[in-house]
Amino acid sequence: WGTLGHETVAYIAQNFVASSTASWAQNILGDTSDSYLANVATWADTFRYTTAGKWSAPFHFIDAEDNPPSSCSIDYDRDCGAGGCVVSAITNYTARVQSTKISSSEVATALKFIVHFVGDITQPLHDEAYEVGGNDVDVTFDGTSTNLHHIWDTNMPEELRGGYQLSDAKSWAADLTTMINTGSYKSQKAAWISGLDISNAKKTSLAWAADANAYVCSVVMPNGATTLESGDLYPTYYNNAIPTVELQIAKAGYRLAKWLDAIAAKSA
Ligand code: DCM
Ligand code: DCM
Ligand code: DCM
Ligand code: ZN
Ligand code: ZN
Repeated sequence: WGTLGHETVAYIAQNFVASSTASWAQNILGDTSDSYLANVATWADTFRYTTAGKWSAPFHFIDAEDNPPSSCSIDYDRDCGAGGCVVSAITNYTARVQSTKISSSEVATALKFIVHFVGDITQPLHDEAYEVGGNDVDVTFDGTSTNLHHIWDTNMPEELRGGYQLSDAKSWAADLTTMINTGSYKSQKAAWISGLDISNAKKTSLAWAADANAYVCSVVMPNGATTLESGDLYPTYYNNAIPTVELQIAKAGYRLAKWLDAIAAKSA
């Protein structure tokens, strides 16, 4: 996801965490503002483009070597590269944020990575190897030449909400929070966190990756990718895809809240 998506995930999580979890996270991050998670949600994207942070680039995705649209699947041994992947990263940083043997700045880094990667893992194309997660599928969106990955990360969320300021994320998060509490997500939210277990972060995050990867076959490219390279994907493709974009952002925020609640409860 781009800036808008990650900050929205963070604000949704802030809306659902226990107040003791909020204090735990604010203490680690040294930020008692009302945007303490949103303020660090895109740090991992900035870091991976620095020379010092290049090693973390593979942590943003898992390259499923499946065969969409006929067959979607995730296999850890097949798909998590030698340099790591989003599943190994969530597993590692979930352990590190609880460690008493590392510095407070390293604990803060672990928390910032978790806030970001629990977001990225719900973007279907972050759980897909085909054409480098869709980066090599050239598309036109609302008159702009871009690629399939980028419209899922950024163009479609921004088309929906109209901007990518913190205030845009806060208002999208408020709307999705209402949908989770009383709207169309109310009956689904328990399934989103089913099996959630911080002591088996690998199993839990693999299930999250498989859940998102399935949308590559059903929603992202149900008729293959070739058909997406001609014509403008706005509005027809967008109208079909945007409910899945919203669902996946809402899911990530709700899961992040429960994940942090479980970690903070154990660290108390
Ligand atoms: N991005 C960033 N800093 C940069 C370059 C990009 O924060 N120097 C953000 C904006 C993009 C997002 O990264 O929307 C894309 O990240 P990914 O492609 O890992 O999802
Ligand atoms: N960005 C974004 N959506 C855009 C333009 C930029 O998410 N339409 C992100 C990418 C950068 C950050 O916002 O990480 C700042 O972008 P800029 O330097 O273009 O202001
Ligand atoms: N990406 C991905 N799968 C890959 C490679 C990259 O999901 N195999 C993501 C990470 C960024 C975006 O695509 O969100 C662009 O990556 P980069 O800036 O590394 O080209
Ligand atoms: Zn991306
Ligand atoms: Zn990322």
